[in-house]
Amino acid sequence: MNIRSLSLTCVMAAAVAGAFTPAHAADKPRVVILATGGTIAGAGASVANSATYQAAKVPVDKLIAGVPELKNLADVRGDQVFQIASESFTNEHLVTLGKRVAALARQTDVDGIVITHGTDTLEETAFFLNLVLKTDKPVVVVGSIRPGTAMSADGMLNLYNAVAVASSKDAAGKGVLVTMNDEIHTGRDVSKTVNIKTEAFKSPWGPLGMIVEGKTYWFRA
Ligand code: DAS
Repeated sequence: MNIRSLSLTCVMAAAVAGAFTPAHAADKPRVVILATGGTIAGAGASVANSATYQAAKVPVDKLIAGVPELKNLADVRGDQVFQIASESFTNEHLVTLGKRVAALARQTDVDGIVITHGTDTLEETAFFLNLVLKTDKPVVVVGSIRPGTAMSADGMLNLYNAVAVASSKDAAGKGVLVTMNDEIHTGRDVSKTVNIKTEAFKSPWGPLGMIVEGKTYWFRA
């Protein structure tokens, strides 16, 4: 047997023995994205329409497909809970969403939850969920100021950041979080301070941390 066929045999034997792991890497965190609508699911007539567009148009599967890099962070699946602009949120919507998140948080095959949401009442939903949820798993609420069809749309990176936080063990036990504009805020403190700037969300004592290239950095507990 010559060297070439010997080495080929060894490679094949190793592959059969499982020495080469399959293409997909080790198990990743399992993150569920609950979509409710808002600008992050919005669409405008042209790339110049960053402030005039229709909210709550793009379905959750298209949002996920629009950020293929999510699969580098987590095993992601989406669920369209509502498809509304967030100014239309009622108490019934809040209770339905709270029950859905609580049920998911109890599932052993769920490690983190992301909620895509309009920005107008995002803070109220995050505050409400922070009061009622009893889980240490990361729950992250995220929106965008510009629709995905606009130049410099912020929704893709906001969604990527939200999944990064929902996938990170160091986000556990911090209550409901809000990721906007690369910052990580607590649902207890954050509020929307302006309606057309990507840095719209502020907290009185500042953000808890930041996300840079999918990594979380924490400033305070
Ligand atoms: N109408 C706004 C809302 O759905 C759009 C947005 O800011 O997300 O909250």
